[in-house]
Amino acid sequence: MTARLRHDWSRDEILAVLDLPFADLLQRAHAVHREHHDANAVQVSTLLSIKTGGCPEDCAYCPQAARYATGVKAEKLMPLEAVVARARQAKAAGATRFCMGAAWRSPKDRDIPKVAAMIREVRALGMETCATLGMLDAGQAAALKDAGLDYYNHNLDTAPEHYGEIIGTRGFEDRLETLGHVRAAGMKTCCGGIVGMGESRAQRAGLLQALANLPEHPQSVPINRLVQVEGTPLAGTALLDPFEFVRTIAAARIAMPKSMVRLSAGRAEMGDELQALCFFAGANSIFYGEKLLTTGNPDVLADQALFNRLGIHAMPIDGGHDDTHTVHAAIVEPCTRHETALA
Ligand code: SAM
Ligand code: DTB
Ligand code: SF4
Repeated sequence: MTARLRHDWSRDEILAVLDLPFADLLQRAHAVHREHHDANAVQVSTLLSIKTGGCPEDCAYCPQAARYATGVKAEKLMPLEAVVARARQAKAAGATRFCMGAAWRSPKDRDIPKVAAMIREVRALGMETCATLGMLDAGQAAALKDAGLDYYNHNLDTAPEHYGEIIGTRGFEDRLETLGHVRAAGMKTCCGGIVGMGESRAQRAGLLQALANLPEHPQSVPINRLVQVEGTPLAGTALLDPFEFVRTIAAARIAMPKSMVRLSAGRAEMGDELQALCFFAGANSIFYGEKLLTTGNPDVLADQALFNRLGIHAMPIDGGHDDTHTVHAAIVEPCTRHETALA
């Protein structure tokens, strides 16, 4: 039976899913996963911070907020050539999507042509493009779409009623508004959240409910496990039970059956076994490359080895915009690893 895509999830229904006995939850999530996806294929994105630090926002989790002493130095927007060189490296290592992140509350209009040039050049390499630049207005979203931007990442981050405890400089509604502009411009949305910020299970259900009840399920749903950075208000938060993280992935898979669910920040602190459980529960995308934006990510060789041990292959670009793009075998064939690792 093909599941209907639902946008009317109640909080209690999602909570009931999260509450299932672990084996029942995993079995159900895995069945949904197999119905809609190749259970052995994982989509691979590489992140680059094109504008690091000095952010005016107060997100309690974020090492790039200027107001927290985290040791992250504020930098200017990277030059075009440097960004393209990093995208080329990412492609050579096997990534199919390149995601450019900027520590902005929102881009200035004068920034848009500069980012648009990056998008054009990265796309010309035959990669999918994603950007995460903060809040956008309708015109900015249209300009990014014009440049060829495939995805815009803008996370809801946490349940609506928890949002104010984590971020004071903007509201949950602002996030919804930007997502509306992104959809109206015809781009795909990448939208998820962070768990392990001291929220309750009911609040994790609330985040998933808000994501699943968006007018369209985000095509990509990053589930981040909080990376605790010294100097941020959330450093020292009680660690989330790893099984609770797997439950969140499984419930995301059940609530948004066709979306790509990304096992996102926090992988460097996870063992291979926990990641394997997440893939079984329905995660089918990762950030690949030794850095996220400012914090660490597993070594590319470790990821290639993990994929090989689990029999996972890198997913080709879906309905690709460039037929000449072939996914490098980096993550598929162990014998090519030495040629493909990022320097
Ligand atoms: N400034 C833009 C914004 O906030 O929308 C884009 C970049 S921001 C760093 C992108 C996302 O990274 C945030 O929404 C959050 O979900 C995630 N993130 C930031 N710091 C994190 C951390 N310490 N652990 C996990 N995820 C984090
Ligand atoms: C997302 O959901 N996670 C990524 C990406 N979208 C931009 C960012 C994770 C950042 C982790 C902290 C850092 O490296 O600064
Ligand atoms: Fe700024 Fe984005 Fe970090 Fe918030 S999450 S402080 S908006 S870079």
